[in-house]
Amino acid sequence: MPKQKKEEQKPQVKKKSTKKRKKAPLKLEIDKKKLEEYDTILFKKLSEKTVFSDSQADYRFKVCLLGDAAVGKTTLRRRYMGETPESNYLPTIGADFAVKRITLFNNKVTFQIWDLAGQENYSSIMPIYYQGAFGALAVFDITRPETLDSIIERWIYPLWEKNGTGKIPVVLIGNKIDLIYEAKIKKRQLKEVEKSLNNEIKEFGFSTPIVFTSALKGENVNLAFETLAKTIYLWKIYHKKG
Ligand SMILES: Nc1nc2c(ncn2[C@@H]2O[C@H](COP(=O)(O)OP(=O)(O)OP(=O)(O)O)[C@@H](O)[C@H]2O)c(=O)[nH]1
Ligand SMILES: [Mg+2]
Repeated sequence: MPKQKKEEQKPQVKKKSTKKRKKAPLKLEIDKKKLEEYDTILFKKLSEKTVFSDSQADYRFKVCLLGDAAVGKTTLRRRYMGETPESNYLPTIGADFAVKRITLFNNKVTFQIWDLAGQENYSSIMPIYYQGAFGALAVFDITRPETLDSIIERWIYPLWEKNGTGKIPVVLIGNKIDLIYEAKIKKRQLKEVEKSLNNEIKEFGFSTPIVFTSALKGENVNLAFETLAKTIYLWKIYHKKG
């Protein structure tokens, strides 16, 4: 029998794509060093056992979700609560409320989450919800720079004026990170807001990290709330509040 000719194996050459890969306009990364710094300070403070000597304490943190309309507050809340987020935009009317229990350094923490309406026509009633809050996630949309511009003046200052305690911890949330190719905010704008905020909270003894999230995809959502819990905790330790 004639020997069967071995089929020649052609080397597989990957064709170069003619499509130009779009470059991400800016890199938005969570400053992990800053988050680690938080843990270091927290552990140090906890080991001093000055305030939180009770290892089984139970805390209630009322927190608000703030920010302009359609930045993704409700989607963040729904994700965090394990609910399926709506892909359609259904504006919040007034406020929505949710409760979640977490464990933080052996302590039980009950988050009372107030998800507030971002639309202008509700602005006058917002202070009602600020009363008694311990902290907030101040959310902006990375594709709409105006939502970052308004974060301090329109949201954080009124929160501080009307919560009954004064300056309380705020964690900045840059949402819609899945749309990084459509990001319109500028690094400089971000730095300026961060600087102004940290300048305002100098007396806290620590600065606030920014967490970038995709509420739609569920990216970093737990981290955002966990960072807020740690920030409030840290603030309580420093200032013996609550
Ligand atoms: N691509 C993308 N879309 C998102 C994300 N988060 C929310 N959205 C969409 O943005 C729109 C607005 O989201 P909401 O969560 O309702 O916004 P909101 O901040 O609660 O708005 P108000 O209640 O009016 O203040 C919806 O269509 C969401 O599906 C995200 O991370 N990525
Ligand atoms: Mg909403």
